[in-house]
Amino acid sequence: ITDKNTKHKVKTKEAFRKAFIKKVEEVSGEDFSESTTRHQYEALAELVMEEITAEWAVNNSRLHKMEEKQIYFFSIEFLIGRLLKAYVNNLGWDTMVEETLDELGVDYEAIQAEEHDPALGNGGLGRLMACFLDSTAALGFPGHGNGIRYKYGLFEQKIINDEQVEVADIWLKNGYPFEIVKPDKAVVVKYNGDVRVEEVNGKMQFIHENYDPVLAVPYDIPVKGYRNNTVNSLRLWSAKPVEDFDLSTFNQGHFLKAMQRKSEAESISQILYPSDHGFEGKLLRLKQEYFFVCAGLKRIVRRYKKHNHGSMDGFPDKICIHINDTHPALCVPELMRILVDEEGYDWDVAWDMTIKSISFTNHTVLPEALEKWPIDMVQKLLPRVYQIIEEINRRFINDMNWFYPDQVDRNYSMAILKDGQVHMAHLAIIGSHSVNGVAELHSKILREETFKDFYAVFPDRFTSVTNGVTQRRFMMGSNPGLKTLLDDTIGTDWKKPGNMCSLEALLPYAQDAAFCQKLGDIKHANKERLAKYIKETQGIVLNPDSIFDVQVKRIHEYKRQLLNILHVILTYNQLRSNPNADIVPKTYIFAGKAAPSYVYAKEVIRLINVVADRVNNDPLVKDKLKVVFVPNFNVSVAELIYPAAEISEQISTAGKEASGTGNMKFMMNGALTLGTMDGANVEIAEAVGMDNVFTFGLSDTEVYNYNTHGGYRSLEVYESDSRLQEILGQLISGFFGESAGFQMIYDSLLLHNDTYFVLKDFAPYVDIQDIVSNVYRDQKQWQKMSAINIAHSGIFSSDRSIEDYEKRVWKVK
Ligand code: 26Q
Repeated sequence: ITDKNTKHKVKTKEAFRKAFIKKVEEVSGEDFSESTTRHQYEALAELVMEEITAEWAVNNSRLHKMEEKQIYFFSIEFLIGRLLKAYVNNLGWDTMVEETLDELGVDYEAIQAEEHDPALGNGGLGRLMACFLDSTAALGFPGHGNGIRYKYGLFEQKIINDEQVEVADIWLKNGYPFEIVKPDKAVVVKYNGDVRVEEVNGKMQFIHENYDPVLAVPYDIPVKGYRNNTVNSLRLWSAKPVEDFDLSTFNQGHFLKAMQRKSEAESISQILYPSDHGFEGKLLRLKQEYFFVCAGLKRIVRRYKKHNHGSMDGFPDKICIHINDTHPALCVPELMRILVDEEGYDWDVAWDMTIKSISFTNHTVLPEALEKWPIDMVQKLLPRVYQIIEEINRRFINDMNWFYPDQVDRNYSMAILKDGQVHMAHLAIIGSHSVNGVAELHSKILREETFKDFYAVFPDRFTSVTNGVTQRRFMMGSNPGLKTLLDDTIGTDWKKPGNMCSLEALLPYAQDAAFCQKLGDIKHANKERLAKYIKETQGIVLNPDSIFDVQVKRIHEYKRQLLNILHVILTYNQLRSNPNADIVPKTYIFAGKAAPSYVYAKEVIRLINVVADRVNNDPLVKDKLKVVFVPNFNVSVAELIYPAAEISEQISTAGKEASGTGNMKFMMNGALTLGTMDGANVEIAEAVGMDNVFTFGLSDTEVYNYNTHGGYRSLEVYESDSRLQEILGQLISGFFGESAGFQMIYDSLLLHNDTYFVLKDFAPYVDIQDIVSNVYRDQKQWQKMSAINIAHSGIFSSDRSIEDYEKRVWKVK
């Protein structure tokens, strides 16, 4: 926004006011007084983009010179959430915009709600990338995202007759103002075909021919740093046919065939796979993986060479390719292909460069989620890439047998190619210089169990970086009351990027009654804000004086939403037999999506909703117990929920949750963790002390021992606990309505020996819930614990994660 009078780039309210009115009139073609919220949204988005793109251009020309080392995050998901408010805040425009719109009588909240929340990810892994982009830019590092511009994001979840129903997410239907398409930077990605070998000047040349070309077109979204002049990029690739109509086919009258080619090409970026559990070897998914890997590397290499006199020699010193789980692991053979086939490097030199350039983060230890592609599928779809994988594998096994001749079995078990499959995690570990887990416990499990043989061979490659989340979205942005209270109490230094640990200055105030009172008031107001949303969207009335006990995350057996709802049923049974029981009123809030193919998880959703119907409509229960399932959990809904939560349910079977990041978002908003010693919960407990968290249940070692040596019998637990007998009986007796039997859940617990130890952890869970209620009766004590949690939440900022990656993995400086 330029003030014409001074000719300086100044941001005055007056200049903004004029610019906004003018822009609204431009986009609407009407007088400002006639404008709709949509027009206002479009106008504000354009003003923001104009400002950011000016900075972006300056930034890009600096970055293109390649003086600094650059990080590229390759990820099949980027769950960025709404951007308008984040841009406004990062520009430092927030007060100006809020005040001006207020004076104009324009509803800023309504404007924000016009933005369709881009859901280009399933959950934790995709959201982590968005937090990392925010922190990388905030800290002023050059770091960019590389992924896929899905036409359809994660499905919208509706609850109909208590069940999850999936609706297509057409997020682009009204256009998207924050992307810039760059057709001149499109590249060709080649699938299928044959590889012909030719000898040229004594050197073998591998020529890929008869392939099916697909055009990858980049759409760039600016990533604006918090109040600095860094603007990085998130590049998302969209698939197009190379020519809109294959003219020769078309001319021969094969119109349908031409159209079919077009839609085959476009299908690659059509839809985000809505699953974060079992691996499915779908061809389209493999095409997606190669698509953004190939296109992304091509552009990076082209840009690098352009500014380095056509040479790739210094590439690993200037470029970090960071692969987010194994989905982009084809970066390893693809970079080798570029270096060997196109740039003419010897294999050994190229291999050294590849390993130096690539680093890998693992996000799961669930064996069913590890990617293994059928060899013949990879071979057919990516013939040259497959040859390279074969050669990487051959040399690896050779080396291993040379160094460890007495360990042939172990050597073979580490192969990339075995049992007719390409093991992507093995490819990622063998082809990168750094392998990390996302929390201390998770990294330990990687070293000692999941990848223990690799750890024995490459101990130096393994490291750990605990996840983090951006406080700028999940605290400063979504909990303005808390932000102001912190500013007023300890000053504003804590908001500087990388400085969140200075929140520890809050510790003395945990003893301060007046501060704690204010903290409680802010929480109450946030609870009312959420209650209002739920009333408006679901018609359910909540009691803001009850405890808000919240479990929001993907629905998974290992995350054990089932344990939570079984405890709710117990409370309900207790209230039915004693309606006047002196219990602390509680509201249980659930939200989360199940993979459409995950039948069991969908049954859990149905159970929660069926229980909610029953409990919420039973006059006996009055205000003491409420259960809500909030449909369509996404980033925007999350921003309303975390600030309103008092209990953060983090109750996964120990050893299964790699880190969790919701746990951190709750903590920085002052909720107390009720959790197992799993993932980053362990570090939360360490940070705040055992007195300021509620932990329960089996340890990861106990779970491990049961799983390896046996000794757990769920039936025994059931037979010795009358509460469980009553509850599980209700699941199959028709207690929750005739049509609503839950045989599948019942069987999993009793017939199939309860894989996730729900029954085993039930009694300790009930006990800790009782302790929580008792502590809550002492509001002073509760607010004190809440303050201590906030004070220690600084290490869970993604700024800290990025600084750790910088020091341990990328070494940018
Ligand atoms: C793999 C193959 C085929 C189809 C789908 C997938 C797939 C897709 C997504 C597998 C896993 C995911 C997502 C995993 C995920 O979100 N993991 C979470 O990552 C977070 C960030 O590190 C952690 O905090 C969570 O603990 C972890 O569950």
